[in-house]
Amino acid sequence: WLLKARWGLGIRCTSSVADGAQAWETRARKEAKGKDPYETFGSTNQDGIPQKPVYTAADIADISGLDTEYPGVYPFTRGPYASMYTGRPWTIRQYAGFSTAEESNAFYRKNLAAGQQGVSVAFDLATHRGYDSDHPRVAGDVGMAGVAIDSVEDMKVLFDGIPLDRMSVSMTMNGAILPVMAMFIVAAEEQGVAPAALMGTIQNDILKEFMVRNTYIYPPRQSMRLIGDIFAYCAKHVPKFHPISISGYHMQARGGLSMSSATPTLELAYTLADGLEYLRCARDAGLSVDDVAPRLSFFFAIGMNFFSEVAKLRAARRLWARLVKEKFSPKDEKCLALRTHCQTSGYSLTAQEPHNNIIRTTVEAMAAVLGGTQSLHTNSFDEAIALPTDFSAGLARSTQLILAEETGICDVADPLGGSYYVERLTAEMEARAGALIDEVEGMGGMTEAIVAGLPKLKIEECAARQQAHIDAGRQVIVGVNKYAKEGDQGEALDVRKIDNTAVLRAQKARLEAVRTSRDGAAVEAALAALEAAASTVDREEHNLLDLAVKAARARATVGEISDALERPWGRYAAAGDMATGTYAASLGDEGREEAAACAAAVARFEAVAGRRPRILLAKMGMDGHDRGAKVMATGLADLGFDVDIGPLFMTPAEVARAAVDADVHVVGVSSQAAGHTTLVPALMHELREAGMQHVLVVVGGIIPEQVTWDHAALLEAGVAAIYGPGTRVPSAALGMLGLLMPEQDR
Ligand code: SCD
Repeated sequence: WLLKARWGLGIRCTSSVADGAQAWETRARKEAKGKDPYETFGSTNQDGIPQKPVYTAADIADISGLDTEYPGVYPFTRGPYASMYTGRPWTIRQYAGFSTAEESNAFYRKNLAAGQQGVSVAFDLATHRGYDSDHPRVAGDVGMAGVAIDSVEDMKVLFDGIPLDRMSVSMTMNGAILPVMAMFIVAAEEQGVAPAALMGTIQNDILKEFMVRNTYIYPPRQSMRLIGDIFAYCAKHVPKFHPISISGYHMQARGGLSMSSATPTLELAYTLADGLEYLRCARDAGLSVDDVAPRLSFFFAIGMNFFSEVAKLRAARRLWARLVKEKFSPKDEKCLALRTHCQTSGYSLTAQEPHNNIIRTTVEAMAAVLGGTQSLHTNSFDEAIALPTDFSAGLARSTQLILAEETGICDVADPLGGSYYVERLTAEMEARAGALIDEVEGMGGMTEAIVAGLPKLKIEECAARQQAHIDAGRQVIVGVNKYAKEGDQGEALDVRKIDNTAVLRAQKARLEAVRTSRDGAAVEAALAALEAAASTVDREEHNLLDLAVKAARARATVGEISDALERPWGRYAAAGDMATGTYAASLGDEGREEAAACAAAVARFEAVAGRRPRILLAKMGMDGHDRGAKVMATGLADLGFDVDIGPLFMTPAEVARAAVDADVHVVGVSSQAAGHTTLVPALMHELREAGMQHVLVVVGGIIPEQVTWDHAALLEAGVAAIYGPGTRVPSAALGMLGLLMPEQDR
């Protein structure tokens, strides 16, 4: 008996599986006060997958091949390497970049000395969109959400003292992929490092930019040509480098901090569907699957739904292995092993009680490593407010060091493998994602699905649904929609502030120096060759990256190289479609009362003003994070507002003109990338010039509240209200109506 008890056997003194199930049910029914225990204690997760209150061996009996699954072995569910972290822990790779190349370089070197293992560069939005820092459209964005890079000279400073033949470098670049990759290659060359020795990854995933992140430059089909050329060049000259990081992260986590979006299964499905499209893109560029698949890499978000995130990574590996084997029949098994970077989710961070984010990030980091990631970024706790400080970045790094070195998590490969629940969830997510992939494949692949607008709309629907769940309190966020402290203004935080005007001055000076010291004729010739190649079909002879490397060597700038392709290809503008109805339909009983209060207030406004309240939601500068604006648009429309959404990347003058044209009552500016301090005062000026000073201007997004400079500057400029992360749509709606209506009419 003692032995049995020690091994957990026979505690209930039952003799068979059926007896055990029966005993559980009897007990659970009693705890459910006589009701069906599955209904009483069961639930449905974020993906709509029913969750039983308990899982047993019976739940995995129909999953074939489980007992033959090993790490490092097809279908790689349990990890891409046989030894996993017992052989080598994941890479601690913190994403960072701000201000000038000098400042970012100093930050990287300090962090590498403190235990970080790989560099991960964040570029500013001007660079992302292919503009030089002195371009008039980008004044508010230079150096704000990443480092400003205009030429090889900046790139050399960025990597000064970082040996590029030994340090693996990740660069998050998509739109301006060509100049940035070219400048990285030339900077290394001038550091004495040959392309063949370069290690690391470039994001280069344009498909998801069209779905969510919006830092595209050219139309989808031309953008895919660019990617094919980069694959071909890298396979030949930069073989140790990963020429793409196929990213689901932004589908789930880039809704704007604290703004919800794709569920884990939707993220999983669209990321793998993108991957299949990239393999076809490589084939079109004349490469075989064996040339490219081993160097593909992936990137997922890890949110708070702990077990779903673990299962997502396991399902991703199994599904990818099966899909690639079935569709491309590679010779090398390495083609089938999915390797991934993960980042804890930006959307789970809250501006309220920001120290809670340390706990959220730790839980998410644990899910990432128990899911078997190869590389990880942990968010800093203050990222819902501003760029991380040295202190918060240090805590985020330590979170990983502690997990890797103090917890024993690295001692066993795939420690959750075999869990009845995790295995069932893995199989469920695999099946559901598989069906979503089939839908995209049925449309001719992801490029065609994007052209038809399917994925963007599906993700936005998901975002609106989730926002309604949060607003109605069905999805709990501690300190935001539950246990919120009355009147809490947040702890006083020390946040990083970038002096945008100083960065702009420095960038302009270096650009000037580059332009005056280079051989102008050589630059012209290199750019002309690039422009001509964009229209040619002979891709082998005229590889675009090869030509961009030559242009970068001649000191052509980011803006000039981008323009050379923009001339024949044009700049892409997305359609402003909006999902309607989903928000209202998802509010449920909990939110219906408040929605009715909004409808009544709208009706009162209409009775006085003669029409419904009309709002223009605008994004200014190069900030393409439009999910917050889209969710607000869907929610406000469902609550009775007339909503106009401006195109992305507007100037303040363009917003004022649109406000006049649509004769709106409110302009709602959404800002997630710190450009508001420059752009909002400029908008107020333009509105006054246009005689629209009566229009109410409200600002939403990431507006640091803890520091007086942002809030005070905006309020001083005439902004009527600021809606930070965690704002519920009905509160914003009622707030705006209150501001619009005289007290007696409310
Ligand atoms: C690893 N190795 C092992 C091993 N584990 N060898 C034996 N046994 C084991 N257990 C070997 C590998 O084979 C490899 O060598 C080397 O060690 C490194 O391992 P890796 O698995 O390739 O890890 P790493 O070099 O870190 O690469 C990980 C990825 C890579 C493949 C995932 O693509 C990557 O680092 N991606 C990071 C992307 C990123 O940082 N993105 C930031 C995005 P060989 O190479 O010789 O085989 C930020 C972003 O977008 C934020 C949001 C926004 O801006 O909008």
